[in-house]
Amino acid sequence: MELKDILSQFKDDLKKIDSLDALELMRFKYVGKKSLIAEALEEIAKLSIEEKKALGKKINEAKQEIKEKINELQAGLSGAKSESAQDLFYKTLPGKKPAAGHLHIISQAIEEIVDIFKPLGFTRVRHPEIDWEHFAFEALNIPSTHPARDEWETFFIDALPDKKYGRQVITPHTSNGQVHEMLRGQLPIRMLGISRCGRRQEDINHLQTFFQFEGLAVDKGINITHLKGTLDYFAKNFFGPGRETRLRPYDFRFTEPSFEVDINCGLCLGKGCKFCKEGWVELGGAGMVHPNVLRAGKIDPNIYTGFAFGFGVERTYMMKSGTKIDDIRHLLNNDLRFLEQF
Ligand code: FA5
Repeated sequence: MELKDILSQFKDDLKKIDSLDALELMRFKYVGKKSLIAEALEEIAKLSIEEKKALGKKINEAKQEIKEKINELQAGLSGAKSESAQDLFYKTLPGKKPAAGHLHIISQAIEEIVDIFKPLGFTRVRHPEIDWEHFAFEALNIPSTHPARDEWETFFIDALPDKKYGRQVITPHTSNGQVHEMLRGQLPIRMLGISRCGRRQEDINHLQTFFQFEGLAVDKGINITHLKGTLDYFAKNFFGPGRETRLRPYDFRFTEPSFEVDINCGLCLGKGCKFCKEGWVELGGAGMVHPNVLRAGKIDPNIYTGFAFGFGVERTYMMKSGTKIDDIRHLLNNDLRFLEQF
């Protein structure tokens, strides 16, 4: 290659250099042992002495010039300049971290609830969120004509009903899982069913879509003290020592006796406020499994007894000390200003 072509190529290559490694390769290419300049010097061996002298001098001057340019650029690249200029090539500065997300508070609450019940032997299970009327009501001792059905403000699915199981529903409570679990035929049962539920309700205390967690224990000799002990254990572990629970007699069709479980409000600690009105907030229902429900699950009520409870995940979380959420709908609004606080 002629000297002028070598120099013009060198100029072009120089513009593309963006790292010390690339610069080193260029040094080999132009001034190393087997470089273009070395080849040019070999070429002149064939020329006359006069020509050799003249061209040799030019080639050596060009070599010197190339070396100087390379050294100059090297100084610039290797830190004689600012840290950021150097970093452009070495990429040593830490990169910008992408914003880290976290689990939604409802998922956090579910994880915490599962962890609390695990040591008692309750295993998390899931049952259909779209289910047959049979499991949501009939099997739970609520026949189609019974007025107690109204309380569940149910969404019905617009689909053909099944002859045996009736219509399909967005299950209004996780109690539909009780008979599903019993029909698996494995006793004893320690189930923690957590699923989405739907009801035709919406205000500061009610969502159309919410989660419930349902505990069910079936075994020989289960009695009401096991239920009370389990609820107290949960309240102590989830809410902390400052919170109290109370049981109020109630009339669920699928438990006998039945209770509503209340906890003193986490916002006003029992004084009464906009959220709770009278100081207590309902967490959910509980009771001893009704013999008819055991029968629907093919379990003999003369041998086995059980307790069950069903709480709303969102309400339970809102009652936790320190969360101070005064409208349940905030939980589903997906407003980052709200969600990032938890
Ligand atoms: C039931 O759903 C019964 N299945 C609970 C039960 C299970 C009783 C096992 C006995 C044995 P209730 O309708 O009260 O009960 O609802 C239970 C809890 O779910 C409520 O206390 C509340 O915490 C939550 N909940 C109910 N409806 C809504 C709603 N629309 N939005 C948010 N949470 C709700």
